[in-house]
Order: sequence, then C-alpha cells, then structure tokens
Amino acid sequence: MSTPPERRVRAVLALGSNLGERSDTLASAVADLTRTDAVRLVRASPVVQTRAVGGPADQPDYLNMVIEVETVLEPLALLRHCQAVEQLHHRVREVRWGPRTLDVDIVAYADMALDTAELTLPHPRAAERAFVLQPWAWMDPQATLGGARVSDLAARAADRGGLALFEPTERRT
Ligand code: PH2
Ligand code: MG
Ligand code: MG
Repeated sequence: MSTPPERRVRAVLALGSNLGERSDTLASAVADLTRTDAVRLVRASPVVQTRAVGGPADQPDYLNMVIEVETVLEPLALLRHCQAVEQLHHRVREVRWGPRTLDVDIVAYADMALDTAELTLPHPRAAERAFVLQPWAWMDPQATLGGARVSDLAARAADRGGLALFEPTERRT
C-alpha cells in the first residue's frame, strides 16, 4: 500500500564532498538517499565546484549540490538517514568544517522552524552560503528561504566568487 500523499513533505538537502572521488560520491549519495520509498527524489541541482569556506586552510575544493526530496520521515529520522548515508561513504568526523568525503545537511524541511541541540531548521548558515544557495536557485528559481528569494541571497553571498559550474573532467567513464 502506498503512503497517503498528505503525510509527505518536501525537504531540501545539501550535499558536499572535498575528498576522494567527489563526483562519484555525490552521484551515489543521491541514489543512496532516495533508494527507500520513504525519501523520493523530486529534483536535483547541477553540481558546482566551490572553494572551501571556513575550517582548516588549504583544503581541497568542494563539489556541492542540493536535492529536493519528498519524505514521510520526521526531521530527526531524516537527519539519521542522512547520517547513515554519510557513514556509507566513510565519513569521519575529526575537525569541524574539515575535509570530508561526504556531508549531507538538511537545509529546509517544509516551512518548519526547529532549534534543538541536534538539528536547527532551516539550516542556520544556509542563507549566507553560495555553495548551497546557487545550486538551489538553479534547481528551483522560485525557491524562498526565510521569506527571501534564494536567488537574491545567492547573489549577495560572500563566497559566490569561489563557485563555478562543475565540468566533470575527473570522470573516467
Ligand atoms: N561545508 C562546510 C564548511 N565549508 N565549504 C564549501 N565550499 N562547501 C561545503 O559543503 C562546506 C564548506 C561545513 O559543512
Ligand atoms: Mg555542512
Ligand atoms: Mg553536516
């Protein structure tokens, strides 16, 4: 039996990778996140290459993207699901904002505002990060965050100079 449509909500997830086979990691993470019927892929942004914001100096560039999903999971269950997919990709938590094979963050969950030790919604730094906002605006030009247009926020974000559409030159196939 399929789930009643009223229980499904839209959420936006941000993915980032700056270690290993970044492009392959993002592609398989999207597949891993949406393999379950509880999390369906609605649309995916282009992949962008971005300079690392914060954390240790001299980190490799990131590949970033966002996806929109439709889910029956409550926010904390969705967070656990994202963390399980990070673990599949051998995420190790060492330094805050340090290099990582895969980071998956919940950017927005419907219009929900939440502030707990584990999860803050919308993501507290999303509104100022071009590496989230620009792919999101390309995916969904009408998107809004906290009442502002995501595309306007992207145009104002301090890190937007470090962002470019990714040309998948490192793909071997
Ligand atoms: N993630 C961070 C910190 N800095 N910089 C870029 N360019 N992309 C990221 O995904 C990113 C970051 C913390 O999660
Ligand atoms: Mg993050
Ligand atoms: Mg994270």
